[in-house]
Amino acid sequence: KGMEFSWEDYLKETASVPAPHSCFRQSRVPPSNDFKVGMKLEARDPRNSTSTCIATVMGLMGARLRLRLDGSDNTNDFWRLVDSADIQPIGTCEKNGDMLQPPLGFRMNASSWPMFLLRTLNGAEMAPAMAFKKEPLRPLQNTFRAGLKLEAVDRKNPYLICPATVGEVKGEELFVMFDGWRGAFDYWCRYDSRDLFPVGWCSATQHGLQPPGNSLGLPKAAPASSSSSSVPKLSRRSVLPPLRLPAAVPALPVRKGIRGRRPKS
Ligand code: MLY
Repeated sequence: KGMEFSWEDYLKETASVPAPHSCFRQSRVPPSNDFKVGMKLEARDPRNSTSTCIATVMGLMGARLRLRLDGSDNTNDFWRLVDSADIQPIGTCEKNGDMLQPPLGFRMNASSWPMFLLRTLNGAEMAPAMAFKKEPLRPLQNTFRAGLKLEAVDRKNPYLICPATVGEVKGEELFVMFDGWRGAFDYWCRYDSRDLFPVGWCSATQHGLQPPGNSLGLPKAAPASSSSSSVPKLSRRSVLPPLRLPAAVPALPVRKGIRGRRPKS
């Protein structure tokens, strides 16, 4: 204890400000997670968004569920908030006159799907309707501003939620930059993405929050003329925890318009 990442200290050290709650498509009071591991539900197939499949809750973290589509392999698990419109109680699909579909990459012959469906649902524990919370409305417009801080899902490691900074805003989109990771994990997304959370969300929902990386976010290929001693290279140990950056070194120089992906660290 006392060695964990502290937003309060970090905001002071970086002289930065959190994006206000009104920027986010997240409920003001985070929803409770009333699911249990093993429960089944209906979920939109993330790889084929027109089909509704059966999913099993494989894990819980804060207000999120780790889901696996029944009949799929164990390498395509995905995460959804308990108030995501992508999930619903079993029976919803049929009630709407639709049919449950096998997941993309169903591991058996398509002809065995009807029997597989019967078997997977037989005796299964179904998530109760009360566990599904109403998805919050989207804010009317994109009110993010470059430089504001937030918590965001690392889309390359979606079980992680990490401190991030708005790098740029363009129409309905924003560029999410992960603090201390030199751009390798940054992405553009819509302002109403469910992967973005206000500062304090993880703490409020008991979800782990990754500390910032140790990179100062310097451009990868620095001009040969720039003195290597002008910016001290900090070891992870010297930076974390708690994070202490030299006051003169900006933690995150704003890199405009970086869209290209760099190799994963
Ligand atoms: N370096 C690890 C995990 C990186 C996580 C980065 N996030 C926190 C922005 C990897 O190689 O995937």
